[in-house]
Amino acid sequence: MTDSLGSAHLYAILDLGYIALNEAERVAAELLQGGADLIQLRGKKQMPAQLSRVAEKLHGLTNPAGVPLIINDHAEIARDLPVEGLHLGQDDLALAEARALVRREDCWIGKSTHSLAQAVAAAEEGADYIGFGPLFATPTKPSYQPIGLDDIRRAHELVRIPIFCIGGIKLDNLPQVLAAGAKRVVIVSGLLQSADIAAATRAAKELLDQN
Ligand code: TZP
Repeated sequence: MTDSLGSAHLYAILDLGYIALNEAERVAAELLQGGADLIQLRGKKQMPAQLSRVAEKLHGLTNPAGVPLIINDHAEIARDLPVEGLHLGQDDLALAEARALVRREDCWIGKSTHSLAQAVAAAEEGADYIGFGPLFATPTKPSYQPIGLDDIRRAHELVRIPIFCIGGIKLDNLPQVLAAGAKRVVIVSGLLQSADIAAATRAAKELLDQN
């Protein structure tokens, strides 16, 4: 599990804005079945206790499958449960503060970045990986200005930690994103809103693995 960040190409986010709480385990199972390399639990509207209960259940599925589970925003959940990672936004705790709170060396911390400058800063701050985007406009993060594809290659020259491109990525624009230099991607609605989540995940994974 600990080496798996470097070899991860498809990062799926199970966003409770799209998936009902009582569907979370079924959807996680489909993402696993399709071959997602990492799964994040994101719940912007849920209370920490509720999210923690879902995270615990999901970890019961991801852990035996050897797939890391990452919790969005909530450092306390990453401290209290044996999840493999914590993901922070630009407005969340600083990385050092989050590490001091989580106090688990085996817990990765990733950070969302929205520009080359933020990508470089996150790497210097000690992030284990970054999200880079939104590349395209997306209803999952509606108030963010898309950054397009032009900086992807430069980001990979400047930053040595894994870079997961994110934002508006779907199966049909994934080839374009890869051609622009992306090696790893995060997909949220492009998977969760598919009629067959496992099949969409598998198709994205194949495109990434061929790259
Ligand atoms: N951070 C930058 S864009 C984004 C996040 C969480 C949302 C990506 O969602 P989608 O549905 O894949 O566009």
